[in-house]
Amino acid sequence: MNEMNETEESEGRQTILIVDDSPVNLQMLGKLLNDEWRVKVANNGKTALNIASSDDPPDLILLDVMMPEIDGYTICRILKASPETRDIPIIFVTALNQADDEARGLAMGAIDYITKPYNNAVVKARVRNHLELKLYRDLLKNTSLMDGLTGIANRRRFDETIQAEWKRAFRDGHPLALLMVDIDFFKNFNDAYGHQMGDDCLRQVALALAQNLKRPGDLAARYGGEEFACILPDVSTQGVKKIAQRVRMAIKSLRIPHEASSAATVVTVSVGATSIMPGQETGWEVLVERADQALYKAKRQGRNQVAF
Ligand code: GH3
Ligand code: MG
Ligand code: MG
Ligand code: MG
Repeated sequence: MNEMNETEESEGRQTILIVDDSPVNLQMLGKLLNDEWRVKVANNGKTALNIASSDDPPDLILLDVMMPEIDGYTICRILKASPETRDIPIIFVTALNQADDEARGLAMGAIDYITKPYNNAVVKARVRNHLELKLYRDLLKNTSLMDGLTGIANRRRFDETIQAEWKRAFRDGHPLALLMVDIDFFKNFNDAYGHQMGDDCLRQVALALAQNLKRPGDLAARYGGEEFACILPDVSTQGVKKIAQRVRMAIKSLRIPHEASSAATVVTVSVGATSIMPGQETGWEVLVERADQALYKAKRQGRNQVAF
């Protein structure tokens, strides 16, 4: 098997993070589970928290309770308190076998509780069930964050992402850029070509937007009716000008006929672009306001153009 295939195969599999201070326990559980799933291990709480909040988070955590420094209950509490890690299911695996202990673990938000010594087949079956539920939850979540007409991110995903990216940009000292993209004379388009063609136009514009954002962290979203927004982490004012022009040109190059437009004979967009270095006293709302004002300016100046 070549490297490419191995990577592809492991990407399709769900990931389990096993957290235990004992190397023997880590090895035993790892050996039991790594034939069916991708397994990561952590022998202390700090490493576990880092892996859980990374860009490649696990789908399930098997968590030991008694560990030096940070114990399992504390790790569970921290993970459940953060929006980014809250949805990762946790199963406690522990020698604490009193009903009280189990009740405490479950009350903290753990999805299951396995006491040692455990039966291998039972552990595997429980892990399998919880991973299957996780798969359905992920599917549901993805659907709820996707725009039904165009298939790109919806407004809800935009709102979640811009807040998270704003925080991250502030923390890392990076700028955050935003494009507001609005189709020119789209009411006329619907009137001239009908709503079916209007919907088809929206799909094509959305696809062109998504295809023209190059970095994995970029997000193209449907902001409202015929208005789209692009979140561009770590893009400067200079950079956002280039991207805005590229996006505008890409949509014009689709050459969707629009004889009822006063800006051109094909579908065009106006783009408001801005980039801000997040500061203590500014919030993400400022980014949206500035991009909105820039979009309004592009419209006022004649449409089919970018403004800042
Ligand atoms: P401007 O250049 O100033 O942006 O003019 P406009 O006509 O594009 O702007 P306006 O806001 O007046 O009209 C937006 C139109 O977009 C009105 C509405 O019928 C249409 N629209 C919004 N959502 C959808 C949709 O999901 N499908 C279709 N076909 N049309 C939509
Ligand atoms: Mg232990
Ligand atoms: Mg419009
Ligand atoms: Mg509009």
